[in-house]
Amino acid sequence: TGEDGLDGLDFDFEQYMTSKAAAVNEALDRALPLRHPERLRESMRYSLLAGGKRVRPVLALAACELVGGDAAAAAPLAVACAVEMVHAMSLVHDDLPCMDDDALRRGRPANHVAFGVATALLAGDALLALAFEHVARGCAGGVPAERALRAVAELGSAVGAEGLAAGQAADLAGEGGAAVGLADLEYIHVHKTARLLEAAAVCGAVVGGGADEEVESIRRYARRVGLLFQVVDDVLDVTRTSEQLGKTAGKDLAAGKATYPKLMGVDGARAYAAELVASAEAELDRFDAGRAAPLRHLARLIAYRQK
Ligand code: GRG
Repeated sequence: TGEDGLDGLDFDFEQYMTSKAAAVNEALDRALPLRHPERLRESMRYSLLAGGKRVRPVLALAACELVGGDAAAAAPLAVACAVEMVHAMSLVHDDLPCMDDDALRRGRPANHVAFGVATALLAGDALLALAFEHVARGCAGGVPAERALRAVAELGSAVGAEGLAAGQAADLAGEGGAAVGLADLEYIHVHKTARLLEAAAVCGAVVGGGADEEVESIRRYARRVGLLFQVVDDVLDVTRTSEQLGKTAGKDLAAGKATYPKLMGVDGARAYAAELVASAEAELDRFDAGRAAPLRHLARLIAYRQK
């Protein structure tokens, strides 16, 4: 295969991603009109609508199509919007002074810098609640109640003390000086990053009508892709830093945080990434090759990205 690892995949992923993201952006805009209370809604819209690659919603829609569902139907689109609402909430809360205390997000002022801490906190809470309301409403009528409930439970477990909140708590404990080993690092990334990607894909497949074994293959695929994202991120952080000799080190490196290269060496981390992309792709083998192309592409794009 070539440099980007995408040889042999005759599929225009960029076009797929762009058109799906456009549909999601329109649906998100409709889901959150600017009306009373305007400042709160403006703050929610600020973090939900501007920027973001929309990886999680596209994953939900692609998983729906993978199992033969119609991604343009109300329920998959609602699930896609809901995972992006949860993601936006997590970024708003992550940047707060009591968490990572970041002033910038996606190249502009963080939500609490633009709107104040109190409004940012409420905007995050309201986005989280809206996500669940949105799944329930979007599924009503179009999806069997049992499937709608499974999607709600999946999303809830991805956000709470088995998901994002657990990952963030473990991450904060590490920053507090507790030793972070490979198992802790994996725990943090599985919960902070992989679980929501997993929920996106699982919810898309569940409302798309996927059989149980299909849904579980998709779950394993998404979890591996989530970990892959972080392993590659850590490797790029090291290679960027050594290429730039003397220039600003990657944020996590500078903060002395545990990373995969630190715990397993750069070559070890690269080998782990290769293992993750191969095992993620293997989960797609049971599906129709054409339908699996978007997810195969997404995994390779994450694995072979250079920045
Ligand atoms: C459960 C109430 C409650 C709060 C959540 C703050 C928090 C607890 C969790 C933090 C979660 C977090 C910030 C994880 C990092 C995930 C990650 C990989 C973000 C970057 O995702 P991209 O690259 O970002 O998809 P864009 O900007 O493209 O959307």
